[in-house]
Amino acid sequence: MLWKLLYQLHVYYFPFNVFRYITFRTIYATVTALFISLLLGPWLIGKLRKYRMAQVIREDGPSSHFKKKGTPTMGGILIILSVLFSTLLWANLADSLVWVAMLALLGYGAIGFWDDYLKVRLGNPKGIGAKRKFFFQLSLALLLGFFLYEKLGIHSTDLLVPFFKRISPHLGLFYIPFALTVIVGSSNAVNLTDGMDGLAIVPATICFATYATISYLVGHARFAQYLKIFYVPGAGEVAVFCGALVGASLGFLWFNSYPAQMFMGDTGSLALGGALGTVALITKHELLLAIVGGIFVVETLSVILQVGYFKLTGGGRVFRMAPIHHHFEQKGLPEPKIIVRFWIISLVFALIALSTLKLR
Ligand code: 57M
Repeated sequence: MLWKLLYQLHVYYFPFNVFRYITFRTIYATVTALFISLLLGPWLIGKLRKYRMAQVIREDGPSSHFKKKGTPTMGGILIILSVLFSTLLWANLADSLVWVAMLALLGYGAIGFWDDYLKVRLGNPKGIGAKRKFFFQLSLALLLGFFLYEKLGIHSTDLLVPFFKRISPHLGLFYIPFALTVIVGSSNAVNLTDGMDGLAIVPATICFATYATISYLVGHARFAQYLKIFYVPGAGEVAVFCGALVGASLGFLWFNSYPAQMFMGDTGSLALGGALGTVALITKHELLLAIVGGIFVVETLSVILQVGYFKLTGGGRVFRMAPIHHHFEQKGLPEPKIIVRFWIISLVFALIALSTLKLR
């Protein structure tokens, strides 16, 4: 919105012409979201404490977490507010894909907020309940999937396969269940990962920085042609949204780094995961998300393996505790060391993913 007002001034003062460029607006969406989250952080922590939005710690969890009892949670509110304000300020709001991305962030954030509120405020450990939570996640994903089926143009249901430029299967109506899997899977994968201070927020930041780059390339006809990836008109503006997410996530990290002053809650983890899955669909780089978000995939697979093996063997365990970050914790590694090593691995995954844009 702001860009439209300022860009029009370029007829009087040419340097305002810079506001038309997505790269410029993505950078300032990042900076704006970062400053808003840094500014609002202490205020929100105070409010979460005042309304006793304090984390309940499970008894069966790692003993090192018991000292975290009472940490304010639902800090995802900070991320969502910063992203929405910054995106509304810097993105071209005539672009419907930006609204789809914001709907995913807000919709999944609302599901997470509802769950957190019941768990934390009303002391109901089940929250809204796994089945009901899954139903609402699926319903929102269905709405997003149908919209993208309509909006993504001629390639909307074609699937880009990393490394293989000649393979792009046409999913047709199977695109809808595929889209559901990407969005709901991503939302729950980030949720599972968010079990240590800063463990989920930095890989999410790295993912959104990666998808900001991909959005820009996919939304640029010449770059898309050169890289032999699908051109999606309007996807470039989603880079501004991704930039806002990077800034807001870094601002949240300021308060969530070890020892955390607040947790994001399901409010944040479901919102980030839902937005990430939706951005992967908008940019037509869904399968690449498995590489970009490799940490989230590893965390989820560790749970599937643990639960599956437990059921298969009647009590056996693959890991000391799942998700895998707890396994290293049970082995005696200090939390900060596990967290930073997961950040490094997450960065390597993102670099490998970006390299596939050329390896086709
Ligand atoms: C999401 N939530 C954290 C915080 C955060 C099937 C099973 C694998 C499910 C899984 C589970 O319950 N996942 C829920 C993970 C929780 O964090 C809160 O939840 C929000 C994210 N959704 O924002 O509000 C705890 O994580 C710690 N934490 C931090 N710093 C942070 O910045 O230290 C979170 C954020 C917080 C805090 O202690 O309370 C969580 O871990 O629950 N279950 C598990 O992950 C449990 N694993 C388990 O049961 N493994 C079993 C089977 C089922 C696989 C096994 O290995 O046999 C572990 N988590 C807990 N206790 N709390 C271990 C047991």
